[in-house]
Amino acid sequence: MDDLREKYLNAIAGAGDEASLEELRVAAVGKKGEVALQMRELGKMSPEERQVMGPKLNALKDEINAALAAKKSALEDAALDERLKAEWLDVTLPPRPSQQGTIHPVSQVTEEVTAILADMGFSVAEGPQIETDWYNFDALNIPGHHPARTEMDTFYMHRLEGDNRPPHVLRTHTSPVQIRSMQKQGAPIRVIAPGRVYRADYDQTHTPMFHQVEGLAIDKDISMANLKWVLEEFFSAFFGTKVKTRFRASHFPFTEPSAEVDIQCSWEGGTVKVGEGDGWLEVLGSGMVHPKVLEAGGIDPDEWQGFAFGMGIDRMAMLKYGIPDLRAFFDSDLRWLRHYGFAALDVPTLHGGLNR
Ligand code: 2NL
Repeated sequence: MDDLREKYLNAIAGAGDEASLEELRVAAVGKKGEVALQMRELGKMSPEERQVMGPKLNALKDEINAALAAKKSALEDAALDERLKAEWLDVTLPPRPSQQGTIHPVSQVTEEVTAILADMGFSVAEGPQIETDWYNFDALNIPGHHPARTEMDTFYMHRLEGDNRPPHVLRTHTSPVQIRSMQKQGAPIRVIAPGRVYRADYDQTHTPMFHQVEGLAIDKDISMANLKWVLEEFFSAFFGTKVKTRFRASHFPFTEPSAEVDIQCSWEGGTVKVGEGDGWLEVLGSGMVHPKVLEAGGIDPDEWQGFAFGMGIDRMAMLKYGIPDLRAFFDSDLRWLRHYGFAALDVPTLHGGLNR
């Protein structure tokens, strides 16, 4: 028995891995192992002998099992030590430098305009950029012969011969979104529609894609006076200083009466400053929604009335952030974006201050 003990305890101590440890376990204390073999011999012994040898064999079995368990855990610890050495990682290393993107001025101003108007009770609506000509023109009381409908100003979707679907266009304003809102929600309604619009125009002051926000407020007794308050409140919040507005009579097919809106500004040293001086800058079109447009939106013009306005977001971004060239907006020039863009975690907000 001492030989057996010495043989297996030595072998276990010298085992190099878990597989050889398992082989030793089977050979020593397995069902047909050497200890079991010795146990079988007990039957041939006298009761006195058996009383001595039985416990000794059991003790040997326990001893070998304990040695196996201790060695197994030692091997596991060693394997883990190896891995920790091999897979060592310096978590104190600085990260690789990565290029930070910026928030485009158009995105920033869209957020600002939306925040100010949402704070006044307007909800925000979005819609498709490809529209039927009904939503883009007819619903807005723009007649079939109107110059805005010609191929010169509007991007028409190419149509194959035999296509009987109504003509589709890239929306030339976000008004269709408001028509859809009226149809869905009915009156009363207060909604704004910011987004991309398209016109076939490209020069110093026009890009074929640009951004617009339109506003619409319909109720029983809404007037131009409410429009003037909303706009003056809006411009003052946006530019961070009291801004006077000037309404000039104008004409749009979708409003009656219509007004173009100028904001107060000064021109000194070639730069425009909003909210001071005695100059004026045209920034907006507006008016009382035409009865036919209310009808197209499914709203009874004998019961409801309200104002609408539309303004260019890109233009507002140029004015507020002193950006001189419109066309650079859409060049994707990284140097321009770094200069005029906003750090993602440091943008002007309504709650943190729109002008700082
Ligand atoms: C401009 C002119 C304007 C509107 C847009 C509008 C929308 C509906 C009904 C009536 Cl659903 N009107 N929008 C009204 C007046 C002017 O934009 O020159 N924008 C820069």
